Amino acid sequence: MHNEHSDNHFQSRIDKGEHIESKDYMPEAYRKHLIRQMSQHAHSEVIGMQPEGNWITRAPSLRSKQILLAKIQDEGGHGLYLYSAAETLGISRTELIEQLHSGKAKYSNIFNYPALNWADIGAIGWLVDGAAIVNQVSLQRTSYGPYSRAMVRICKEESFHQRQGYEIMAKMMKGTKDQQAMAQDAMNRWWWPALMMFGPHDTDSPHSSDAVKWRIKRETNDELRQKFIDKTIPQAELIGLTVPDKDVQLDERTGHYKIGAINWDEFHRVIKGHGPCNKQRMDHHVFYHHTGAWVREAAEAYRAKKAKKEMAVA
Ligand code: BYC
Repeated sequence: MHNEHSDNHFQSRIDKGEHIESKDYMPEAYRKHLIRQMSQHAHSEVIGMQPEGNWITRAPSLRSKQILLAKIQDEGGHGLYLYSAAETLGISRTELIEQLHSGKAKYSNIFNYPALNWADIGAIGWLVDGAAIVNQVSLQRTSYGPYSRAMVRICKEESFHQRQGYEIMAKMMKGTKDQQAMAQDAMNRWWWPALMMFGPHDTDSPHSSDAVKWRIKRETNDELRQKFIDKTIPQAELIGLTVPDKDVQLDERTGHYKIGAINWDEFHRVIKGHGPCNKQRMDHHVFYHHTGAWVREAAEAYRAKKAKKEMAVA
């Protein structure tokens, strides 16, 4: 069913702050918008396991290894919640993965940078998960019920992730000169890409006006970026790290930090597939997707066998 009356009713439900559920009427464009965003979000969680997974065997203590393992496992789980939530919109997991492999679906710019040393694991937890939380706290109030509920669970786990990263950075900043230099170097490399995670400026964001109208986005890209900046700069200063931006400045009047220009050419290059690790990330995903095919086949065979047994009993 599609007519003006249904679209008006849908918009009035959104305006009243109601959740839209999978069986409710929704305009096709709303459904497509959500599939795009939620699948990209899911892919980001799963691809995001790669730069960190690289450091599990090299974590400097048993404690840090256990914490990192738990964090990466959470990320796999977040991917699963999000794929399942996206499936309620009438698309299969197989199609979603095909879109990732064909390059039709994106994943976050941030995971196309390498994690070169242990300080990078600190910077990822602190800055990358820190940026992700700011975005996801806001998405808890998104209009699509299954997405909103997935966000509530994800946010609980994400705050532990951010603290894991900050703890690593704080510890290194209390260490030797070399450790301090490593932490600063990681901050220098991750700061700008983390700011890009919020997407282009509002004026250059083609999906924002629909997203705001449909309350998929409850705050804009620039509003969320500013929240992250205001929260993170004092955390950096507290442990002696310097923000790699000569133009950064606190505006006493508004209480907000002003920052220098973001390199949007770099952002566009990376999301078009030309970042330092795009090829490596995709090759890895494709390889293990094919290598793991037998697990999916076995699960399917088990399901069919069980269904046959149940039929025989009935
Ligand atoms: N990276 O109109 P716009 C995590 C694309 S992972 C790549 O503003 P929108 C974690 C955008 O897709 C957390 N592409 O778009 C995991 C669009 O292109 P398409 C990931 C980006 O959707 C492991 C075009 O640019 N979080 O937490 O209104 C370890 C125009 O942009 C990016 C989410 O995914 C980007 N950063 O707003 C550690 C949050 N930004 O699709 C941590 C959910 C923009 O037309 N997503 N693009 O080809 C969102 O909130 C929104 O989709 C965005 C972008 C704010 C990201």
